[in-house]
Formats: sequence, C-alpha cells, structure tokens
Amino acid sequence: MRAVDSESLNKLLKKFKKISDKNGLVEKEKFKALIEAHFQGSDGTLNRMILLLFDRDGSSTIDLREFIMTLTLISSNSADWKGRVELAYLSADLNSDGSITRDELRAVFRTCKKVHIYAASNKTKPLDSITLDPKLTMTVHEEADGVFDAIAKADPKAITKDELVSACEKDEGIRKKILSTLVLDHTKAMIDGL
Ligand SMILES: [Ca+2]
Repeated sequence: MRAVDSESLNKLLKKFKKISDKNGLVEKEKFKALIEAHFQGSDGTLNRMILLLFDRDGSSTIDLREFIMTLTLISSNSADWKGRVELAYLSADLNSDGSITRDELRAVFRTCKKVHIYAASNKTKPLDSITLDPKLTMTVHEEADGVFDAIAKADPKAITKDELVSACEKDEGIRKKILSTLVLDHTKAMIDGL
C-alpha cells in the first residue's frame, strides 16, 4: 500500500469521524443511506458493490482501517491495475462466496449501466428514475456474458479471483471492461462530499 501524506490522512480521519458511531464503526445502514443520498436512489446491487469495496472482513461495518485502506487505493493514481482488479473482484462477488457467477456479473453490468446513465445526465436523472428497457437489458447481459465466457475456465458456472486476474493480465480488452465496473470515482466523490 502506498503511503498517505498526513494532510490527506487528516482529511480522511475527519470524514470518518463524521459518519462513524460511538464505537468507531460505520454501520451498513448508515453507509447505505449515504450511497442512496449521493445517487438519489436505491439500487441494492450498487449498495452492495460499494459496501464490499470497504468491508474487507465481511463484518457489515466499516472500521477506520478499512475506510482508509480503500480510499487510499481509490485515490492513488498509480497504474496498479492489479489492485483495482482485486477491488472489482471484491465488489462483483455480491454474495461474498468466493467466486463471481454469471448472474452476479450481469447484475453488476446492469447497475453500472444505470450509474453511467446517471452520470451522463449530469446527475439530473436520479438513479431511482432510471430503468433499463428489455432491449437494453439484453444488450448489457450480452456484454456481461461475453466477458464471463472469456474468463470462466475451470468452472463454467463461476469465475475465481485467480481466473479474473490472469484474464485481465492477458487481455487488455477484458481488463478495461472489468475495470469499468468499478464505481470508484463516484465512491470518491461521495466521500469527498461528506
Ligand atoms: Ca458470488
């Protein structure tokens, strides 16, 4: 992990203090409320994806160490694609069972499409007002399936972390698509706005 300068560390500490409870934790529900306020809407997959970026130990709460670790990783401009692919892996394994299924990847792609529409509207379209029509849903699923089928090797039903990392290493196209599922900029903006 790259070192954080003390100024940005102080900033992060202040933000964390704002949102954490008396036990020094950010509860899942509190975090969910922050996400829904930022995106002006409720999307279960998005809530889960962003929580998973932070909640490394799966405790459903975010502690200071997790908060700083993830934001440092998000903020670093380094070309550490591996670290980012690992984040993409964490947030796409929606049920945290250690692999990504076709349905999980489809759900992630659908949510990312909605987030892209939200961002492209300059945030004038609340996330809650965005639905994908059947045709667009099919297109998004085809895109997700294309990535899934290119990666799934040992088990055609699920992608492991090793498979994901190695596919991203070999194929820049896959890497780009996987990295585009990360909602890091939005997450950073959400925290910056606290
Ligand atoms: Ca899973």
